[in-house]
Amino acid sequence: MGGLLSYFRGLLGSREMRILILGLDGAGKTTILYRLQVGEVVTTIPTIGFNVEQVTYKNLKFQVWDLGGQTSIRPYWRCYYSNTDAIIYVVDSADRDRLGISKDELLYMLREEELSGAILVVLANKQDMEGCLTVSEVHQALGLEALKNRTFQIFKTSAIRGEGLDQAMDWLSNALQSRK
Ligand SMILES: Nc1nc2c(ncn2[C@@H]2O[C@H](COP(=O)(O)OP(=O)(O)OP(=O)(O)O)[C@@H](O)[C@H]2O)c(=O)[nH]1
Ligand SMILES: [Mg+2]
Repeated sequence: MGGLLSYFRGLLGSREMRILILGLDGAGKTTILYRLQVGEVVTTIPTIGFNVEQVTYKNLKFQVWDLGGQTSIRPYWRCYYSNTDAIIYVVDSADRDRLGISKDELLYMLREEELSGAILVVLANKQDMEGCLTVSEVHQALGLEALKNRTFQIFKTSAIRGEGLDQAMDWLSNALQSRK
């Protein structure tokens, strides 16, 4: 019986989890995807459509979808929502003017029924930039204190410097595993 249990646990553990990286254009989504996958900063161009890669983090396999964030392509995000285990929502902490738009897009997305069970990780990215908002200012600007019935956490990151992503992925891996 113990053997059977661990067999099934093994099956669950090896299921590839589906993660979407969303956020406004220029927030750093593609930079983060490739930081996670190859551990380096790659040169990006604005994403028209999506990038999808398999990312292995501490023995867990993720299928990570990075969707383009330009205004005209945001309506297509919803085509990718089904079976999503987690959303990584990336914010440019230095883009003060568009934090309100970023908040609206986040809240709009979270209202989707298909995402009701998805874990949320918010990344307050570009923390290396002078004059950027702090993580608590981003938390406040996005109105995260009002979130209900959602497993979520916010982290400060600099994808360029490679800071903060490990903490975020550690938390997400634990949250996904304890959800089972
Ligand atoms: N200073 C700084 N720049 C960053 C950081 N992360 C990404 N960038 C830069 O921001 C620009 C946009 O990054 P992308 O990763 O292409 O942004 P994106 O969110 O994928 O944008 P779309 O594909 O248009 O939705 C690039 O020039 C990146 O090098 C960061 O943490 N700090
Ligand atoms: Mg991109």
